[in-house]
Amino acid sequence: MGEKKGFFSRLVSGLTKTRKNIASGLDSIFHGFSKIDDDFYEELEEILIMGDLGVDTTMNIIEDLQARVKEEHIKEPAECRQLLIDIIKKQMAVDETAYEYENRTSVVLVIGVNGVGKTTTIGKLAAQLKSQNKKVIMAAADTFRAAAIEQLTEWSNRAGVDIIAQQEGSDPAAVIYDACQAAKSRHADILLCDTAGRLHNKKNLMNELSKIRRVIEREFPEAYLETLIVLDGTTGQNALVQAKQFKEVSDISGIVLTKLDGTAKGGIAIAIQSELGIPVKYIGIGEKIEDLQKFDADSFVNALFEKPEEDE
Ligand SMILES: Nc1nc2c(ncn2[C@@H]2O[C@H](COP(=O)(O)OP(=O)(O)O)[C@@H](O)[C@H]2O)c(=O)[nH]1
Ligand SMILES: [Mg+2]
Repeated sequence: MGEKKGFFSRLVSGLTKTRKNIASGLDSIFHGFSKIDDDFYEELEEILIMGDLGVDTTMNIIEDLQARVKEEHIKEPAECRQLLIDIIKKQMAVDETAYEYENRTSVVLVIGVNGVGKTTTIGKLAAQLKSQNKKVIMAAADTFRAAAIEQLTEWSNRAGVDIIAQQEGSDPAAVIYDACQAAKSRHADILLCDTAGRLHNKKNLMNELSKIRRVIEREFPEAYLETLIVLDGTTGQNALVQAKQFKEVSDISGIVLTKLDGTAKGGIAIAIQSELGIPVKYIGIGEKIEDLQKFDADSFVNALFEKPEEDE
């Protein structure tokens, strides 16, 4: 079985609850309504909002759908299923340039609140990049707890890449400084930087992140900077709130949505993309090294709309 197929079937199974939450409801209206009228759109709206797509995203989708129904003179509610799938796929498509950092000498700064899966994501990413023959170095700039440094060290061993770390409590920017020197002298392709998410307020967070950024820009100006925010898919609308807060204090070039295995709130992937205008670049569907993949709108939406009768 190919790697990709394996991931897709795990994605389908991971999204089972989300699918029950959204697609089953949708199928019942696509088949339960005899015509496309206001009631139909209202019911559709309710299902999408309940499915964690949020109000704005739902409105955009429904407007697109109404336009297509009119344009194509569609009369049957059942025909809206495919239209809806197409509209969502189109909204979520990731640009080719999204993974430009892989082709450059780059620094990937990984940010997000505590517990969302930053360290795990870095471990998984390191393994993937290493398998593409990239020279990867990790920076343990979450210095709050010794356990955080140990956890990243374990991942560096698992992935077989170097790690730059200092003691617990040291200045994160100093770790990043060391890591930039190491990346240059060892000719690394990609420096993956873990950060702490436990900063108590916005001002702290802003100061910490801008300090780290300044060090990178000063010490490693030739590097391409990719900033990924990690969000926990199980937290639904809360993930969106977190992303908005981080966006106020930092540039963000992509989103990693984790824990899509087993959540009923996977619809948040669609909301995040359309409300923030930041692409979801990776999704996590488990704790293991192989459980991270580049986001693919087609696979994701297909997995979301798999036939509901096969759920049980
Ligand atoms: N089920 C599941 N668990 C995950 C995923 N990503 C991370 N985790 C778990 O979430 C917990 C917190 O992850 P960690 O990387 O330490 O988060 P951090 O505090 O942001 O660095 C750990 O127990 C991880 O194994 C995922 O995609 N699916
Ligand atoms: Mg961590």
